[in-house]
Amino acid sequence: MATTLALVLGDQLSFDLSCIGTPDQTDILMAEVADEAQYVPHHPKKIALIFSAMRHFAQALRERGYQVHYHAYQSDGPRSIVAVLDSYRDQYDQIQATHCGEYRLQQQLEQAGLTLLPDTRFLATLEQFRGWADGRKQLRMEFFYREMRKQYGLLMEGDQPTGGQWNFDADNREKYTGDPSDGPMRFEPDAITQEVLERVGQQFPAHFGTLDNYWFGATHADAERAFEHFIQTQLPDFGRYQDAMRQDDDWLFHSCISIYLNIGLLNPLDLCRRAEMEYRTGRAPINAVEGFIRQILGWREYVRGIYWLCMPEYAELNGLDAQRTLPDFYWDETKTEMNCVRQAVRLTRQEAWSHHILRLMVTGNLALLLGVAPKHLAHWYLAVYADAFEWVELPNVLGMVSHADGGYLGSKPYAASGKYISRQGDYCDHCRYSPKQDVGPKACPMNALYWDFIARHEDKFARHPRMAMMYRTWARMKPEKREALLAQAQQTLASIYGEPAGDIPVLELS
Ligand code: DLZ
Ligand code: SF4
Repeated sequence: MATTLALVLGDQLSFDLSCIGTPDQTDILMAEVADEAQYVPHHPKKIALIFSAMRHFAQALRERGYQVHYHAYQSDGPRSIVAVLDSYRDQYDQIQATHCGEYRLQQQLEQAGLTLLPDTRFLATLEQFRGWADGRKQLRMEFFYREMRKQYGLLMEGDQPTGGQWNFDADNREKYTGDPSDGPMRFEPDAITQEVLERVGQQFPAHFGTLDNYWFGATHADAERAFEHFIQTQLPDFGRYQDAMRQDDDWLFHSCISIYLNIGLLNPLDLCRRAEMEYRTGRAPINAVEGFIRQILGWREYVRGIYWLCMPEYAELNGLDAQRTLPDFYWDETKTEMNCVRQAVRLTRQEAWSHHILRLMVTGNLALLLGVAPKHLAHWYLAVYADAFEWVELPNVLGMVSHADGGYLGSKPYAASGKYISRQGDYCDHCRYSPKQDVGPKACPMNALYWDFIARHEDKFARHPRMAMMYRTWARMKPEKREALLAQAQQTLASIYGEPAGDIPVLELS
């Protein structure tokens, strides 16, 4: 009879999870609970992915000889994970778990007296990251990434990077004009997933997002097939079209595997090695493979390190003092005529996923320009994306999108006008606004908002070497032009927030 109970959370579905011992030592506890599903209103497809993958994982553990206590969702059942595990305390000598992906839950588990073991599924330990960060003025991802490349010997020739460069990003900005891509591998829901879909449909009707056309896989084998599909059909073009956008192609050459990787169905090092093999055997170019590996070995590990280094103060940062609420159209795309935003929100509502450039340069950029409070934005990203867990979502929102951390992650804000969006894709061809116009009824709202952003943060960024050129352009404009742009921005703000557009109070989030 096992004396230890191991709690396995919905994003910890890995056989090599540190808290899972052998079947004779450890029993397993898994629970679908209201608090986890509702502390932000998660997209129904995200909840279905997690519940379905949890149920499949429980079955796989049973097949390996474990006793699994599985609590399926009940609206009148225990609300929290701690409440569920309390009912097992008298049956086990010890209850343990693996360090979880969010400060909130980690605190709860610590307070509940659980033994918490390190999450060894990541490629850099938290101690290693702390050691790397210690004493540095700036925590540049690029330098961390180079150390990781050396440590794991990925894309290395001795101590030199393969291809003579660490980073091929400059080759990864092409617009895509070919036929629509195949997109990710889609899976037919099996009986377990169908039952989950029915339950989730009944229980969370008010959450943003649809369950229609559900295609996510649910097992390790599904995730591996989805990754292999990416390797075969998308990886060679992944690099050069990494920042492209297309009206008739929601997927382009993105893998969508973060939805599996972030719940533990894939192993990050295996993915990097498999991608490297494609380069070594001449089936994928270096810019695609290096770009892919950088996302996983570099960026993903780095944001996790930042999150645990800086929490809990991190969640409070608001370096640009952004105070506005999130516009309604982030929850309903029919409420905006900005086509790029409409498409990004539509895709998010349909799939609980959108590719990174829509997240960063459309929904993220607009929120930055409008001055949306980072907390509101973080709440949205965490709720709507199937791959969003706080360790990865928060540094992306605070550091990359909102510049709320004062440039810890991104050295300059990722602010852009409609001209950037028009350069990277064809959304503007289908929009009632024109990216070429700055003022007037047809002007792209992003253009004036961009200059309004530049003007209102002059103190902060005018001397920033990578923004100085924009400030020189702003200074050279005729005063009438500057006034017209600022007035246009006020008009857009008023149309979104009502009059006056100035001080919109930040709503308290529940
Ligand atoms: C996101 C999520 C959801 C929707 N539901 C559950 C659940 O019912 N049970 C569970 O163990 N985990 C769930 N999760 C994932 C947790 O919220 C996640 O472990 C923490 O946010 C830490 O990353
Ligand atoms: Fe977006 Fe402006 Fe282009 Fe319309 S014109 S799609 S709002 S960037």
